[in-house]
Amino acid sequence: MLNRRNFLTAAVGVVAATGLAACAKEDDSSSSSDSGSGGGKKLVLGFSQVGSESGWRSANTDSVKEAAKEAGYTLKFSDAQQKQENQISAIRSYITQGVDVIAFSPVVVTGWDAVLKEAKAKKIPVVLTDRSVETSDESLFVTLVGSDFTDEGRRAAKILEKVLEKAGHKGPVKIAQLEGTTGAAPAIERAKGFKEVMDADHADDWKIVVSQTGDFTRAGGKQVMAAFLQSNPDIDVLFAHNDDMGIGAIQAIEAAGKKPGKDILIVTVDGVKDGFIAMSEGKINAIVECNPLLGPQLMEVVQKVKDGETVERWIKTEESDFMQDQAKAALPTRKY
Ligand code: GYE
Repeated sequence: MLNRRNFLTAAVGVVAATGLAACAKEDDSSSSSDSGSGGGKKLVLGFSQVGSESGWRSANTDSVKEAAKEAGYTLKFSDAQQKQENQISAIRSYITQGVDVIAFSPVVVTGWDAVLKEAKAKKIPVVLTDRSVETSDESLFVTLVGSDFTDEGRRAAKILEKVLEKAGHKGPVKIAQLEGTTGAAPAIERAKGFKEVMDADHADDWKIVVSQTGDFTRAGGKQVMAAFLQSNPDIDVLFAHNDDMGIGAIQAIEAAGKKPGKDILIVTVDGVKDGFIAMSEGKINAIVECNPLLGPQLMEVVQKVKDGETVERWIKTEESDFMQDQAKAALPTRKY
């Protein structure tokens, strides 16, 4: 079932999730469309986005906005700039405004119960999108529309096997890991899935020698990779939890006089256009796709929830994996 929510690492404890963020900055831009269903009252959807940290996120935001317009909903959209207190205050404001449905992509997994209980008390259904939460009360959200991040981690390890074979790499494999935002579902679960395969099949030859968060940003990836190269100049492989951190890391690798994709083999997650460009230039060796175009599916679910229909607990996204030799052919048809 929803195994994404069934584990927690100590790391998530560092996130101070209090629900008391009275001073949170809310960037609430209300957008509505005149097209759509016509006639009756438009469905009002309050959406709290994580931020604009990556190419994935921009594509996701565009998809949500377009799909809401297409569906003829009134969308109240806010960008939390990767801060939980901003998301909590946006959700509170949607509750006060009495929107029909709240959807949000939680920046971290813990610390949502208080605000979700407030929504429940006002009978406003909550749909999670992209990322999941950890909660003791399953009734606090209706469903999750998003990817299986643990599986993405497993797929990354599996595709790394192919990358190593193709590169003719023999012997021990020293791996550097650039983690996503600390406490975020995709960071926890991609690391978990990767380690699962590593422990099961490569306990003797693979080792994660350094692992740190780059917060899913290019700047973070560049800075942390530069530090990795200082402490561990003999890294063989980089596993980055998203393309943007991988692209930042490529800059650090080049600045250190090494060849990304050759001296250091690189596997990333997402599959955004810039990731595919780096892959077609030979700098990324493989990408595990994570589809951000969740808007249409989300709007469908929101309508069903509003209409009181039953929906599945987890509506998963379908995805593929890409090796470098597929990059050039796939690039023109990439939609994000
Ligand atoms: O992989 C990363 C973004 O939650 C799946 O968040 C999303 C992740 C995505 O910042 O690029």
